[in-house]
Order: sequence, then structure tokens, then C-alpha cells
Amino acid sequence: MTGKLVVVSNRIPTGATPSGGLVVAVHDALTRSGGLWVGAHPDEGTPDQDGLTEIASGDYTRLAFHLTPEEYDSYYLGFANSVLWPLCHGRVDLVDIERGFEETYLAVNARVARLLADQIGEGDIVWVHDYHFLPLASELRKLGITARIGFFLHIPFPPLGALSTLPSPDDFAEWLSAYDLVGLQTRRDTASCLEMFRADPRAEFMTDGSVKFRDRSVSVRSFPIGIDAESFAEAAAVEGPDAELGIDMHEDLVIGVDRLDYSKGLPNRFRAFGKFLDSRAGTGRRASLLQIAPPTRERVAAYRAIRTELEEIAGRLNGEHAELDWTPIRYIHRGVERDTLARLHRRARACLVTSLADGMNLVAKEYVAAQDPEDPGVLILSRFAGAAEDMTEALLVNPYDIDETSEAIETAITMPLEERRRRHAHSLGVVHATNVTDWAQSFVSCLKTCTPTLDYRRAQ
Ligand code: GDG
Repeated sequence: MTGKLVVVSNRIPTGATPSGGLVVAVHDALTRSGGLWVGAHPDEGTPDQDGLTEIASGDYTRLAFHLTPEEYDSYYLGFANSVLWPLCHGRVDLVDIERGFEETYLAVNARVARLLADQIGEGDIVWVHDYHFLPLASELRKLGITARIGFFLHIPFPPLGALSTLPSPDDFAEWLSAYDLVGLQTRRDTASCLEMFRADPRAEFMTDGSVKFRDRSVSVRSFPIGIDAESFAEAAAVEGPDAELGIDMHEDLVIGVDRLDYSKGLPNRFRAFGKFLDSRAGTGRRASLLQIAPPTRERVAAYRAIRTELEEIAGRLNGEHAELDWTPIRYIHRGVERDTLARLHRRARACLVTSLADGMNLVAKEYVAAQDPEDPGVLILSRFAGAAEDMTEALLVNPYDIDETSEAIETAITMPLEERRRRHAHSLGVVHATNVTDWAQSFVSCLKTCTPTLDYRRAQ
């Protein structure tokens, strides 16, 4: 197969500082291979405009489709982010089903399929990303496209029972069966996806491990995503005065970096940090939490609610614990330059990743990559983040357990050097074994051949 790689995802880079895991990872992959990247136009809800528009292209071509304001509301904010996102992150209570959401989601996918069909040539392979495009392959098949099409889900695969929340629960299996390869972040997600097919009378399991669904067969595998560890480590090691980063060398710095999303467990993280401050009261030892949390999806009510909740907790804790010359929680509701972020990670004694559910969590890998191996900081990692499946030597916590998380902060900051080095060496091994280049290459080569194995790492 000699055709080009065609990537489809909701977001495409426009030159601004990328702050989404998917964008960072796929940009790196396409820069290396060349090809075509199709995504939604960055101007949210542009007036009715058909066709694809070329936007800032470099090593590969980028084409954007346009969403009308109504489509943006019902497809993107609606079905994708008020139904599928909470469903996949175990927040069925936040699922908001409105008339027209699913219809628009299907219509947008059908339109994108029509636009895409003209771009797909003989021998091309198509790689579709994430929950915005679950039905895309099925729409492309209706148009007679026979190319190999793969799908990668960046977020957790929903548990079987939760699928009943969908207006048409059987659609999920139907949509996924139109792909040749379905890639998931973890072995646990793979098991959940296979469980869905196992429970579906239309599916049949083949001896090579693939799933036969009507007249097609689909392979389901895990491809844990990673980062470009070397370039992140390089950026982290750039020397510069602490004052430039706003760091006080007399205090222990704990860092958190997350889009302000309810799946990231930020209120519980702040509460745990508050308990930790309580436990240190009167000791004269200072620690501060630097939380960088750029805004995201602010027109969805659940996101406005989490912002209000977090600001209330931060304000209360700072009111209780701050001194004239010290603010224990520094909460920045803006994006920060990647290079600054990398340097901050290296200076932080600990990093808090306390997701209540998370496909992988790249911040966990970035923090590990940024450390000085001779004197590394400690990663405190939620056992509900996909990263925890392999990073078993991080300090794993249950983010619902505030006491446990609070104690983990103390353990991390006071951990002896030898133990820090041992734990870090293991985590760094995982980061290197799952780097983003291998991730993309493994997915693409598996899509070309679809040889039967349930986990690409075991095949290497
Ligand atoms: C989804 C899944 C999965 C964050 N703030 C800033 C900034 N970031 C960067 C981080 C990291 C990325 O954004 C966030 O990636 P995560 O993986 O942590 O989370 P999601 O955005 O939810 O990504 C997730 C991922 O897709 C990939 O498959 O791991 O589970 O939810 O790279 O560093 N970057 C800069 N400034 C910021 O303020 N420059």
C-alpha cells in the first residue's frame, strides 16, 4: 500500500500553542509522515459554508470543514460533549440528551464523509480520531469507500451498562464495526469494547481475535499514546532564573496542569491539598500548589459549574492558609507556553494527576520526562487515568479518597532520593516505551495489515 495517510479529528493546529493531547500527538506524527489532516474550522460556528478550506499548511496539508452555529451547538457542544464525553467518563448524571443532538451529529458525520470521500485516493488509509466521528466510517462505507479505515478513541471506552444512556444504544457497535481497526488507550478499554461486542447478538468472534459483524470484520487493540519525551526533556532542562518562573526556592512546589474539565478531579485535588496544608500548619514548612487550568467548552453548563466550584475552594483555602508573603494555591485559568510548562515541571517536587476518569493523561508522561533523573520529583497519579495501567511505580491514588491523596503529597515531598530515583526510572521506561512516534507508527502499520494481537507492545 503506497497511498497517503488521511487523518480526521475535531481539532487541527493553527499555529497557536496547542493545549490538547490529540493535537500535540497527531501533529508530531503527520510532520514525520506527511499527508492530509481534515478537521473542524477553528472559527467556532461559522456561517453556512460548504466544502473544505485549506488552512495553514506546512509539512502536510490541512483542510477544514465548517460548522454552522446550530451545528456547533448540537453536534460539538451537544451530542459530542454533553452526551458522549460524560458517558465515556462515567458521568452519566451529566449526560444531557436533547432532541436534535443525535440527528445533527449524524448529519455532520454524513457531510464530512461526503467531503472526505473526494480526498481519498487509491491505496490511501484513513485514520479517524475520537468520539466526534464514531459514525464516520459507516458513512464513508455507504458512499462506497473501501479504503482501510482505523479509529482511535482517546478517551475511556464506556462500560457496557452506560451505553444504554444513548438514544440508540445499539449504534455504538454498528458504528465501530465499519472500521477495520479500533484502537483504544488501555487493555481495560479494549476489554470493555470487546465486552460490548460479546453482548451483541450481531457480533461473532473469529479465531484470529477479530470481531465479525454482519459482512465486515474489525480488530480491537490497545495502543497507549505517549509523548515526544526527548523534546519535552530538552525544553525542561533549559536553565533560567527561578524568579522568571515565579518560584520561591524556599518552598516545595507541587504542580497540576489540566484543561478545566470535570473529569480531571480538580475540586478533590484542591481539597486534598487543603488537608495537606492543615497537616503542616504550624510547622513553618511551606508548600504551594501551582494549578494551570486553561478554559475549555465554557458554554456547557457542567464546565461553568466546575469553574465556580474550583474558584470557591481555592478562595476558601487561600483565605484560611495564606500569609502576607505566601499564597498556597496559585490557580491560573489560562494556557501557559509549552516551554515554560516544561521548566515548571522540572522544578516541581511533585505533580498531581487526579483524574476521576482519563483515557491516558499525557501530563503524567510529560512530568516524568521533564525530571532530572539524578534528583527527580514524584508523580502522584490517579488509578483511574489510563497512564496508571503501566506507570505502576508512580504514587497511585484513589482521587475520591481525599485523605489518601493528601498523605500522598506528604509522602512525595519527603520521599528519600533513592526511592524517587527508582520510581522515576520505572516511569521513564514506560514513557520511552510508549513514545508518540511508535504509537502512530504502530497504529498505522497495524491498520495496513491488521494482524491479530490484542496489544501492540506484546508484538514488538
Ligand atoms: C485527551 C484525553 C488523552 C494543558 N494545559 C496547557 C497545555 N496542556 C497540554 C498538556 C498535555 C495536553 O495539553 C493535555 O493532554 P491530556 O492527555 O492530559 O488530556 P486531554 O486534553 O483531556 O486529552 C486524554 C489525550 O487526549 C491524548 O490521547 O491522554 O486522556 O482526555 O500535552 O501539556 N499545554 C500548554 N499550555 C497549557 O496551559 N502549552
